[in-house]
Formats: sequence, structure tokens, C-alpha cells
Amino acid sequence: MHPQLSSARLYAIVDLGYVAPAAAAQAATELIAGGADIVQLRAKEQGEAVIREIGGKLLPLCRSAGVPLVINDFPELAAELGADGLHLGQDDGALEAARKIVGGRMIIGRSTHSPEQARAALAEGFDYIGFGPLFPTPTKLGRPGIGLENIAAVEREVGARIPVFCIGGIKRGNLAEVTAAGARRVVIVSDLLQAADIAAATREAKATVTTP
Ligand code: TZP
Ligand code: MG
Repeated sequence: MHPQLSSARLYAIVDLGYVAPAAAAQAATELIAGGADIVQLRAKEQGEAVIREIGGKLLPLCRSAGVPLVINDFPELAAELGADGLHLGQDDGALEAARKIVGGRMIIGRSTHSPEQARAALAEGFDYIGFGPLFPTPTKLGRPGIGLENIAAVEREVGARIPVFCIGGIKRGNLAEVTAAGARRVVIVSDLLQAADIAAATREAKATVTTP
């Protein structure tokens, strides 16, 4: 298991669908202050220039906190920035193709939406997976929720080898239900970014996900 990931429980995303570019660094600072173990930069509507600029601001913040910074999509940009990780969806190509661009050391994660995809990502050699969306979510429109019933099996089969981060519609209000279903690690996006106090919300989520 990748050493930068093995103890990670709460994965936060600075998603420019929720945070204005000018507020991205402040959001990352608060997520980190609240205990986020990984930060991803995700920007589905912005161009590479915006991601380059914000990524350059987030990287030193993450570095000084010892928190890996993951770039969603854009392997060339992840390599250029010297980011710690790259996140790829199901339609973003093979691991090998991305490895050629980012090199052998970068963390590379894959979104998965079923136990079959989770097993395939492990077999392909990804460093971690996202598993979901558990619940339908406005952050990823058009995808049905896959529910909680396969979490325990995926955690057992895949999670013993690489980190499995459950994702999609997870909020402080349903997190205990998600962990009771077997999740050990989660990604939370909108519930943290839309909180009045991002650091406090992150702290609360972290405490719940780390409760044995
Ligand atoms: N992939 C699957 S669900 C999702 C992504 C990026 C969005 C999760 O966001 P939220 O706001 O925590 O539901
Ligand atoms: Mg993608």
C-alpha cells in the first residue's frame, strides 16, 4: 500500500464547482486544518490555465502539511506541477498510458462504480480507488447511487491491498451509516465545501470516520 495513503481516512476535494478560484487556497487551508488526509483539485468547467494556477498555490500548502495533492484529469499538468497524485475516471484511459506521462512514483487513483470495476482497478495496478457514488449527488450529476450493500465486500477484497475511498453523497449526517456498512475511508466534497465553517465540518467528519 502506498505509504502516503495507508493511514488516510478522509479525502477532501477542492471542487471549483463549489469554490471560486479566488477562494480555492483558503478552502484547502481550512480542509487541511480540519484534518483532511488528501486534497484533490477538481475543476470540470475550467481550463488548464486555471488548474495550473490554483494547483501552484495548493501545492506548497499541501506540502507543508504533509498532505498529498491529487490533480483530477490532466496527467501532463500533474507532472508539470510536481503534484503527488493524479485521479482518473473510467473514461480517462489505461493506467499505463498515464504512467508514461507522470512517471513511476506518482500516486494514481481510479473512480469505480461497481465491485467489478473495483477489482479491475486493483488488477490494473492503481494505487487507490474511489467507490461510488453511494448516493446520487449534484456533484456528479447523471450517475445513480450504487448503495451501501457492496462496500463491505469491496473493502475486504480490494481494500486489503489498496485504499478504497467511498464517495458520493456522503455527509456528516450519514457518515455513521456509511462506516457501519463497512467503509473505512471516505471522500466528502459538498458537505465540507458548503459548510459555514469548513475546518470545523472537516474536523467533525474526520472524528466520525476515524472512530473505530
Ligand atoms: N465521483 C463519484 S461521486 C463524486 C465524484 C467526484 C462527487 C462526490 O461529491 P459529494 O458532494 O461529496 O457528493
Ligand atoms: Mg476524469
